[in-house]
Amino acid sequence: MNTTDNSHLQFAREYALDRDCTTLSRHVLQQLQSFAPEAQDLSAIMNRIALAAKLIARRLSRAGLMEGALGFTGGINVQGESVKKMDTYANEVFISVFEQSGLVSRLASEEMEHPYYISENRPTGRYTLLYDPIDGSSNVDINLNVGSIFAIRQQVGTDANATAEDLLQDGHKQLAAGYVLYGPSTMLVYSIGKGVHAFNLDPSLGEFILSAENVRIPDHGPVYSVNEGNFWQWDEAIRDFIRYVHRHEGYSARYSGALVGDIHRILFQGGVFLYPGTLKQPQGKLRLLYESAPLAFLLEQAGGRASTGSQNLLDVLPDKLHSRTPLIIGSKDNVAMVESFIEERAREREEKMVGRS
Ligand code: AHM
Ligand code: MG
Repeated sequence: MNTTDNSHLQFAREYALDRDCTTLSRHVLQQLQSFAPEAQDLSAIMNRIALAAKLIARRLSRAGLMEGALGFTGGINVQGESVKKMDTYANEVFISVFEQSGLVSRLASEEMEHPYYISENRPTGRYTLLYDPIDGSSNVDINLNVGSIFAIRQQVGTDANATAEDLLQDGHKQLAAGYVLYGPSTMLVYSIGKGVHAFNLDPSLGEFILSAENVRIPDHGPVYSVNEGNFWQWDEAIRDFIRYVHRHEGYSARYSGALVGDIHRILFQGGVFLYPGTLKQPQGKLRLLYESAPLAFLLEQAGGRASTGSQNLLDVLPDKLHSRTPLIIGSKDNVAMVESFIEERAREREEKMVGRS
């Protein structure tokens, strides 16, 4: 081939070779513009997460035909929730793919009371992986979309007592975060602080291939996504917001029971997802370190916002590994609108207090 002509480039473009060759690990290295050890580590970690996603996707796609894939284990997790067999399987998959990787020293997940230490990596692994192995697991038995959520943080302490206290830091400390959506196709969406990028699993290649680079969330969108069954459990301010969208044109409700799917829609089409506090659970249901904070990191990178209603979500300091926070996340105008209803009610309360004193 004549090395001075560009015919091979044209050929590659015509047959979409460039696109097909943009795999996840190559993309991470391109993003970091480096082959330094840190870049290689992050690329390798993303590659392992991709392997976990492929294993989980494979089992989900055949779950209805297999023994022991659907239903409950009979156990209750640290959250007090009944554990699904897929929760346990997916949790173990993440541990297995990182064991002997030399990449992370510990993993912490929704399904484990304490972090899992990979003993042989303790002196060398520089990172912690936080994850929710199956998000929305009530959807598994009815063959609807579910997800996995992940975040990578720098290992800071030696944490010999396994208290994980060094993990109790705000969401800005995340080095990378993302989710896997197991839907009609399996998608992986991630950010290492340089925009948000989406990959589709090409089953014929067994690789995640770049499908959308630098995804930007619309500033405003039509969707509001919330479990309205909790209406009378919420604070009046959230009810005000819901009454507002009921009375105004241009809003549509969408709620799948799996956060990852709902957020994915909002990321691409705009809108807001809410899981506010309830009377029974004032901090809501969603866990900060491996559900809300990774998604907040991702959506901020796409130009969106995440809030607890009174605080930027990425500023929240967890007080324990499985801390929960209310979550309002999505397009920045929609999130601001929900916050304005909350501020209005807070102002009213303050005025009443002043009036009384
Ligand atoms: P899970 O990780 O145990 O499945 O819980 C998280 C899920 C979210 O995906 C979803 O948005 C929410 O719980 C649904 O809860 P609810 O049934 O209370 O609306
Ligand atoms: Mg979850």
